[in-house]
Amino acid sequence: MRPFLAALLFAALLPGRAIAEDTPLVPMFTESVDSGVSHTFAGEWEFMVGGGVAVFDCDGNGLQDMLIAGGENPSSLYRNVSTEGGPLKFAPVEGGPQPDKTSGAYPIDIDSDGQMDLVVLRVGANRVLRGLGDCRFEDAGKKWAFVGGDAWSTAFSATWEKGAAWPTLAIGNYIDRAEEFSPWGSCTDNWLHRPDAGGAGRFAPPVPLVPSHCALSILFTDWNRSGTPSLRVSNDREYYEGGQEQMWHIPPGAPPVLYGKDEGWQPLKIWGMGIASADIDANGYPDYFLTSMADNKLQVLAEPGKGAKPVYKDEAFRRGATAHRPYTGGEFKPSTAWHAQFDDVNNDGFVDLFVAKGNVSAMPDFAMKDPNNLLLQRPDGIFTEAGDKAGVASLSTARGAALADFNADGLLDLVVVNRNAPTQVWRNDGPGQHWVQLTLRQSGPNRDVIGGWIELRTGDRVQTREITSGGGHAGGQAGWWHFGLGDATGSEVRVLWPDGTEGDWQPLGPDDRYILSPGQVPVRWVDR
Ligand SMILES: [Ca+2]
Ligand SMILES: [Ca+2]
Ligand SMILES: [Ca+2]
Ligand SMILES: [Ca+2]
Repeated sequence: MRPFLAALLFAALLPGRAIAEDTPLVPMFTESVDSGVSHTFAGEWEFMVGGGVAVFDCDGNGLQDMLIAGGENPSSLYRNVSTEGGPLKFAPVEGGPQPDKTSGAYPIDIDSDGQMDLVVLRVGANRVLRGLGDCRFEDAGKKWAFVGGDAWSTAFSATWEKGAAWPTLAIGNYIDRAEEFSPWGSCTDNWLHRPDAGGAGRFAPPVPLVPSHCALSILFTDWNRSGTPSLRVSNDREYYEGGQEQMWHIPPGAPPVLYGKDEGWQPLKIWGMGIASADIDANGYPDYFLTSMADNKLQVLAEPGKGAKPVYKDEAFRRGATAHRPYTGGEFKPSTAWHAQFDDVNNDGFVDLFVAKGNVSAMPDFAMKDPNNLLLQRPDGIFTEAGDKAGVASLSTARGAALADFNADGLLDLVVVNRNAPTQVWRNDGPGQHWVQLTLRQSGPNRDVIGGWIELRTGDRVQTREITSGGGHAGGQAGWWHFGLGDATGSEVRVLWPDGTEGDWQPLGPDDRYILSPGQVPVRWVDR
């Protein structure tokens, strides 16, 4: 090598190495303008919120398909026709369900038959669609005795209560839409759809959760590892009177009870729009990112441990995750945040945070050009903005979103649903490090193991993930759980099953997809 070139390379390498220790690898996302997704979530007042996307596999080929809410447009079901590692390609499902007036949708295998079903949130009666395979669905409202109601529904979560053979669905409802001109204080009740005690495979009449404060995101989560999940509700202070953020005890077989001040619950008022959860400080307890207008929260349990009180510290500022103003696009007014998701986009073993951003419609005190965030987590737990460098800083008015590996190459791709503007899809072109993707499966009820926990160990570090259904903004995922391994070429995994059984630690090879089932060794997806 010529000395000059060698010196140049040496000079280039030195700072690069120093940076590599402190700064996360920035993955490059390329917008897939020819992905075949041609969809717009559209609408005025009744669709100022919503715009969710359900990400799940409707034809059993291991590639994640999606149903995107349409608002005043029909919703769109897309089959993922990508090839492994190839361009992202989607094809509309001919004759697929196209429910109208949809705000969002979530996948869940309600009847545990191995076909993913859908809960479709609407402005009007909600619907349950039973999966029949090959991306076909039938309306199961009657069969499952599901009461759709007539509310403006905006939020969803599901759990399997202890011993139940049928899930409990929680649906969050927003404003009374008949009150368009003075809607303040007109929040409609959220509903809990529990199993019908008298008959298998049916829901009981819904139980109203009183009081309700205009929910935009809800999540069943076992915040204190008690074995019984609670229901977190994030509420929009714009429309409630006397409201606050909420968490409900959901004791099996007994009525829901709100957490109160006597238990340590601290009143908090935000423009709650979305909930993301992950164990970011690796203490085994989930932490929560709550999206809002300007003032996003990153809640970390103050004193984790047995008998913990529901007292949370807001670490958004300390961890660099406030994401409260645009960082590009030229505007300095506060941001408006919607869907949020923790996931590891560069596979370094530390979950990152995507936040979808966009003005409600024309709120003059908030930024109109409001870029989405991609906050990369450093090993010291501090997040740094990389949305612009990564290429996902779209200034469209985003609402719902999903990070998901659509082409099964081990790099999480991205879909963002904008309001009154086209849905956007990006392929993650890396660089990334080693990874594994896991799907949990058990026989009998709750086939997809909601309420279980995955522990993944590399060296002396354990990543913990609660298997949840719900949260986000108006959309969610089922199927694959993604873990970055950093430079580790192997890992060990164990599952804590919802019945309390602790699985054995089992070795996994890197860069592969596995199915984990109780009492069995991991099965590679390709060997299934
Ligand atoms: Ca598929
Ligand atoms: Ca099913
Ligand atoms: Ca990461
Ligand atoms: Ca990918």
